[in-house]
Amino acid sequence: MNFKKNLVNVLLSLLVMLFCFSCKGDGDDSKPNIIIIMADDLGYGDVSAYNQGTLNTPGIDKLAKSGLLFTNGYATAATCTPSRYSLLTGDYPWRNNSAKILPGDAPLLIDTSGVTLPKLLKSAGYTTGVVGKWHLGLGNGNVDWNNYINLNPNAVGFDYSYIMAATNDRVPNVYVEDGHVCNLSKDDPLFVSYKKNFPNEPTGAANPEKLRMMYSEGHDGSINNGVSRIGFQKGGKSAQWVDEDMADIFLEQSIEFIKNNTKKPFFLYYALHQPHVPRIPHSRFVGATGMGPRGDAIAEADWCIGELMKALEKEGLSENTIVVFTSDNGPIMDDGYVDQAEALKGDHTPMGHLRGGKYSLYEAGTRVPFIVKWEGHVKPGISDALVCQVDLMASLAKLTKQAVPQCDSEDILDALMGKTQKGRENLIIEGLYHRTAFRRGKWLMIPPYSGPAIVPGKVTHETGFNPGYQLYNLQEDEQQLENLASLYPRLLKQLQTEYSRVIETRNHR
Ligand code: NG6
Ligand code: CA
Repeated sequence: MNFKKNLVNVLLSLLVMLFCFSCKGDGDDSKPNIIIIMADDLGYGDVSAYNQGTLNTPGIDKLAKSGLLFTNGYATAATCTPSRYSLLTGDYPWRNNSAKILPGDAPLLIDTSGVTLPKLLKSAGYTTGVVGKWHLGLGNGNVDWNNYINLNPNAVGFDYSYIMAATNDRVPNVYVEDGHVCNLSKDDPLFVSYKKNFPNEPTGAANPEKLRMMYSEGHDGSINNGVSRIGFQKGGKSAQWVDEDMADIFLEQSIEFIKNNTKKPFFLYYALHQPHVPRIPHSRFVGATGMGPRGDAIAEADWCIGELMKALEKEGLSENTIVVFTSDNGPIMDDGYVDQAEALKGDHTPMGHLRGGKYSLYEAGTRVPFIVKWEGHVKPGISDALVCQVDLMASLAKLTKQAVPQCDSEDILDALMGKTQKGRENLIIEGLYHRTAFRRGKWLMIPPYSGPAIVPGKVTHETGFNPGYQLYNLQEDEQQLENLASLYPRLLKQLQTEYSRVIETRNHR
């Protein structure tokens, strides 16, 4: 009798254990939710977890505290479109000639028949969404903004998309949800051109008196919300965004997406628009940093990240979600508007200790904040492993047990999870004009390039171009002050050979 009772008890406990395990099935370790938060033009030194000093980013620092902070985390390119192209396709951007900074009426850049990060996760059972800055083209190059745009992010693997077409300084200044311009009125259709203005429409060039933020270079086209942009647009007034509300809108859409997908694994690509120009944060953040619009826009972005994390927590998803935080390229002060970014930054160093900045082949162009958090799985700390955004595709494929086609993305899951300090062996980074440099281990080689040493119009920004070879030891000389090319001719030759091999063959694993 007693034996029978015991047996029943044992069986009951087994059942309870089994039930608990299957509950954990919801939090299946090979299918955690995945959120990639991508800032726009946020520098290596703009995050206080990387660069303690004058600008505080408590929201991002909290991520860093409970996650792994990478000191050698890279975007593939020093500008937006190419680096985002890599993130989503797993390929280097210079393999595609069209992967350059796109206008707002450019056709969809990503091949709809190819494999993409969201497609891959979809096949692993994920619901996928993108909210925020897109900048990878829409439609076929001849978009009618008043109708459904079928070549939108959903055509490359996103179940849901709520985006701005290009950048906050380019027309059209509207949100596009699943291929439809939001809040567009039939009585006031929207027209867009990058060739010429529409008759009688004010522009920054013709009507500077209508501007509340002056442009410094380019950006003298159509005016919306008191700020002139690149390109021309007419009509669609009810759909035009108000810059001050953009952060709240993207945050709300992101939280909504999370709330709608608590039962199944989801992938959210949350593409913040800050601190790209024009920097116009909500009034709640004006004056928050004493550094003017650029600092305040970063404070706003940091708050958004904190709020997103709170929302995850509220849904009970903090532990079952991988969060990757990074930036699409390095920082810049004046990128076309007079907003006193340089004058007001005080002692803050957006590039950290690195040389260059946005557009540059030097480190600050592509080396960006890169944090991975997955509670209970990724041990908090610091990693020096060489990791790149292009690798998220193969690494997340490994995690979710999906096959990856031939591409430049490498499976560095163990490095991202903090299980090893060994990331990629080498990496090609891209600066202006599709020009590239090669990193292998601690060495960084920039081939000879003619052309401007300074980014046109950007007084303090070096392109990294030089008529001779450049070779830097990034372990001993992170600031890239000493060109060692002439000291190590044999090493230089080796690096040239390896660089050519990577260019010629994808996936030389
Ligand atoms: C440049 C713009 C700059 C910015 C950049 C794209 C001018 C003078 N400069 O051409 O303001 O929009 O393109 O930035 O127009 S990115 O982060 O999206 O790559
Ligand atoms: Ca950018």
